[in-house]
Amino acid sequence: PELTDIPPLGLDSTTLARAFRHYYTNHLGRDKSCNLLHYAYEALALVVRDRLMERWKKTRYAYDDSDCKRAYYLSLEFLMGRSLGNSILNLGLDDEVAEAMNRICLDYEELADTEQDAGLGNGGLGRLAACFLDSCATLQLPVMGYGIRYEYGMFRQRIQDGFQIEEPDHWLGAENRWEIERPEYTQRIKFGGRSEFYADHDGTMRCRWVDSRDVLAFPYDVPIPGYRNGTVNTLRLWKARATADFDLGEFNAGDYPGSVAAKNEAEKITMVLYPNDASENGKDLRLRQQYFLASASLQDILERWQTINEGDLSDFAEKNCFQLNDTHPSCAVAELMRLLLDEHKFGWDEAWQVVSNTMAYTNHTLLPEALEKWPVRLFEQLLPRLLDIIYEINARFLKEVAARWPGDMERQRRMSIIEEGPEPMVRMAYLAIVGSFSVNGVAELHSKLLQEGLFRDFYEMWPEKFNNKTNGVTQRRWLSWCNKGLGSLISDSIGEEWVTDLGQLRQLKNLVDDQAFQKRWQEVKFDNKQRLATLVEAECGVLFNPDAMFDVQVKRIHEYKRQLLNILHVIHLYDRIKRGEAENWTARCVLIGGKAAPGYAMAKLIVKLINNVARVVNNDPEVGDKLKVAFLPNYRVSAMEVIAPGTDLSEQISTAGKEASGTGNMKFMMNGALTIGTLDGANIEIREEVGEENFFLFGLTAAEVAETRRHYDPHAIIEADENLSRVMHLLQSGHFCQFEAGIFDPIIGAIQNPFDPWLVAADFADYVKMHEIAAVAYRDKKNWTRMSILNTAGSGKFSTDRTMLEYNRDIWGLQKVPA
Ligand code: DL6
Repeated sequence: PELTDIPPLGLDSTTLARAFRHYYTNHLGRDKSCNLLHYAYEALALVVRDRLMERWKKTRYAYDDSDCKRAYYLSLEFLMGRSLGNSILNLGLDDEVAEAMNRICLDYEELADTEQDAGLGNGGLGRLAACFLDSCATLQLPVMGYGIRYEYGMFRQRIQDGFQIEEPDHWLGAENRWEIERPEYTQRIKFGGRSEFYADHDGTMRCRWVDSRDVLAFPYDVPIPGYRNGTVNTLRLWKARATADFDLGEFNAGDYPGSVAAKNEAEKITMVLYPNDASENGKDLRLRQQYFLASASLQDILERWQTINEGDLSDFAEKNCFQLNDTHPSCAVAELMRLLLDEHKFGWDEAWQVVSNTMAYTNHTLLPEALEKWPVRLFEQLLPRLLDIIYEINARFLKEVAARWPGDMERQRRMSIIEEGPEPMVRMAYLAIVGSFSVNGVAELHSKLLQEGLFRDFYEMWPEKFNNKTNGVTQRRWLSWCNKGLGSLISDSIGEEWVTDLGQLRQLKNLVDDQAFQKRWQEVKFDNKQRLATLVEAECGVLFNPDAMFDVQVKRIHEYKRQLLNILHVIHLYDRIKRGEAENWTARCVLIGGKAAPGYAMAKLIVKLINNVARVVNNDPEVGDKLKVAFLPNYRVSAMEVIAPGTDLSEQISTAGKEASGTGNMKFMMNGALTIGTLDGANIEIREEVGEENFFLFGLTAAEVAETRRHYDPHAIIEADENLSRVMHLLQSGHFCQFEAGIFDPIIGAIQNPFDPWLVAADFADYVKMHEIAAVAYRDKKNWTRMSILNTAGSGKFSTDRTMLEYNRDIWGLQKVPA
């Protein structure tokens, strides 16, 4: 037998309990006096991890043996959240683990609750990557994730006097049970230095990157279990380490402090996740991170390929595909060229064939300010060899443009990968488009707007490259695991197939008018609302009454997402109560949560406003239970697992044309919340699926937004709208900042600004009207329940299983490989 051949581990509760005791006592060294739940969590994690290991190994062998085509998801972010509960669910061990823990008088869900979130992402883009991996493993697609093992993930948010305070998230503080180090796959990454050209032995001019300061990329593998199918895929995360010889060189020269500093410099690369979701701030460390990920991953993939194929790279392009998650890893286009040209001695055309047949790029934003550009100067310093290659790619590309549109210099200037100007820049999105055979947006509207706007020139040149892949979420985490009550009710009613075929939820439509089913639906929702109320009380100190409508907006704080519009509506409700206009009132609990980028002053001020309004509203005895407002600090994946099941009304209120897709909207819908929203991102498809009568639509369309901005007069709108005038008056009078005079003036100014790109005032009246309709609808319990059931029933499209099947059908072309 080979070294790693061991008999399969038992899955029954007796064996699990025995294994648990072993880890708890022998491995972790605990005894009966230890009452810290954390160690019980650790012991259970080790038990579960053992069961993943054997499946993981078999999956790797199955992929290697089958010589299958593979896809690689390159992403600077993977927002994994917690792993224990998800692993138990996917292994199909929930009942056995629950029973095993029961015997030891432990509640496994309570243990699962002590796990720290792995927060290696900002928001939607990183969480999407995590859902993609779950679906690929479930579909048994040979897809591997590559990312960075940040020492510090997304910052923790605390609220002090209403202000956001950021604290470091040292999530690796304790041991991480969900990773295995793989020193055998360490890679070497170059920075700095210069290009040196030389003639090869056959006279061909070649280049090598010399005098570089190298850093090691040290890999950690994270298991990604599929749903009850024996497959465990891999997410490989890179940590930066100083090279031994680098240190030694400095040390021999007698510069001990210098050598330690150099080590720190190297390891800084993977120290922290940049906390900006929609704009990057040109920091050289960020470019280092991006290149570090791209280079380490590509070298690793080429090395594995060569090991399996005895060094033969000839059909590499047919068997490999790279999906670039936004422009963040788009250095990969130039880096793969470099590796093929300089290391593997390909000719340019041959190398370009490989690159342009293996790279595929997904865009996740329409905000022009979020399109990454790096100063050419920075590339010169950090990645000189890559810059040579980018120049050459650009020169050849512009020749094609010139051939297609002769004499159109303006078009060449627009489309150039290098933006000219006082500070020339490398346009990373253009590099990604030029180097890829597929370019996709993440919802129908978004993909259309990319083609018509941001990437129009490229669409004209290569319409066949462009496609849409509407986002999704994994129903395993976002329904089965986080909403066990609803999951069981659904399975009792229509069977369990929906867990791997979400379209099956449509069968629920047959039950919408079944009274017994409706009643059970309401009971589940009530329990979930109680659970959410407990979280809100614990984390915000605000009491939510589960009989009230739970109206929720959780996502990154950004002006385009318009948390401001939400809080203006809250002020309006407060004003109505104070005016005595609260007849036929629907009691409402408004929950808002999300992190603002630390450098984004306006977003942070909006957080402050929400908190100040909450303080006034919640402490006013006249308001009482009619209206409660809470800001949930430190919004994160595990919080959403409680929030989505307990929500009645989901706020998806971005300015139309600005939200690429949204995925929170899908989680809410799946869990039976109704949406109040604009025609933006995936909201449009959600509304199509659920039917317009089950969706509270308001606001300008993307086309109307563009039109309105040309002659926008917020003053006139405010003046003409008594409700909005009163809200503005309350804001201006300092009602919400009695001891902080003038603090909200920038917000008032933004609402009144004729150049307000988010058109808050323009959509206010329609938003208020639609909220009133939703409030009336909520009072009709029966009909609301009906609409809630129909939302879940209509959510089948929004599974990442569907999304991944589409990526695979149109872009990757992989075969399913059972482990
Ligand atoms: O595609 C995932 C997610 C979308 O659902 C959101 O609408 C979009 O805002 C988000 N995009 C980003 C962009 N960051 N960058 N660059 O996070 O992607």
